[in-house]
Amino acid sequence: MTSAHADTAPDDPTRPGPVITDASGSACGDEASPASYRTGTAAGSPVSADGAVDGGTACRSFADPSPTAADGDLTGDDLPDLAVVGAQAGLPSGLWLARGTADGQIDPVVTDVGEQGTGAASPGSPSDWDGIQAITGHFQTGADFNDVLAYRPATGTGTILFGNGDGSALSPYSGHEVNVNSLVFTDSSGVTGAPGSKATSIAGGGDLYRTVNDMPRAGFPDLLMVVNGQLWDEPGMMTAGAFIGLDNALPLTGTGPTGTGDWTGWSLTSSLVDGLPALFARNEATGALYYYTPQQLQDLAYGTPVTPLHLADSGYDSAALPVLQAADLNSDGTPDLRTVSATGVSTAWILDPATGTLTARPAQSLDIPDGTA
Ligand SMILES: [Ca+2]
Ligand SMILES: [Ca+2]
Repeated sequence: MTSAHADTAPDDPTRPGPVITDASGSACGDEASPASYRTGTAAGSPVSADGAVDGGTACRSFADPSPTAADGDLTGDDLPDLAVVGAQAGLPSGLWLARGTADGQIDPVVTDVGEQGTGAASPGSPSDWDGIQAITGHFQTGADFNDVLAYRPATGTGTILFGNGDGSALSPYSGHEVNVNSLVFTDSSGVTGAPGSKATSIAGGGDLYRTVNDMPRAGFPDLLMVVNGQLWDEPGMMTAGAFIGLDNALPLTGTGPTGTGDWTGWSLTSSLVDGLPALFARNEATGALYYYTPQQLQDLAYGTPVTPLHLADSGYDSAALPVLQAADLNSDGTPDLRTVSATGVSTAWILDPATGTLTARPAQSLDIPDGTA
């Protein structure tokens, strides 16, 4: 029997590697597949009642041989995908993935990559995702596939589920996830003026902290967070799931979207431009929408007031559009926006920063295949 020794991909990922078999002798891939491999327990490994995975070495194949997935890509094609938490937006419970297409739209047929839960309950179930904010980024290694950070604002707790690179279901079990300390999301010292405050909205912050502090970039994302009505940038450390803690985070809060410095009621979604975040902020009640460039976020880090791009006074409220997700949809280097309505209609909006306008692409209704909900 041949065991998988799959720590490294074939030298030339465009050429077939040798057939690799797992511990049961099943082939991991065939000679026609240029997939890369790494060892680990497989998603289908038996799971005991306590959540441990009885796997041993198994092989998993991944479609994308590139070392670092593009921002927002969960499927290995470097096109940003749409990942929507269910129990909202017309979707059942779960984490629903719609694959991005080359024209900036999506394949509207969604799949539940959260069917095994978040690890918060055992056994896990799709309803673990109810009330979660899910963001993507290179949280496990600073590179490689995009992972998913599942944050529960109600409790101030989070878990990072490691990405598979191929859009398959995420495993919440040992070896495939890491919990994030609640002090990452919670004010324990009064730094925000209200000890015990928990982050109400989070977004990926890329290498913002390291950049403004003239430190070498590491690829482990910062977190941008609204806590007690203030905007904070908390740097990622060099270990999966480790952040410096909110008490040592960097305030970006000098000027809020409307110039007051008050971020209460605003929610965040970001996309990276050359490793630095660009940020959309929307007022959940009024539906006002603003955009901050990476340079403006750096200015805020230095305490310099900025005037974000004003995109709308209304229309993007959370009741009508529960999901906003930033991504560069037309590959011009400027983040755009996807929205999902309360009835599951996805719209791609292309941002023209020169005119401050968002132009909608044709709307698409998310389609849940029979038998998956
Ligand atoms: Ca993709
Ligand atoms: Ca764009």
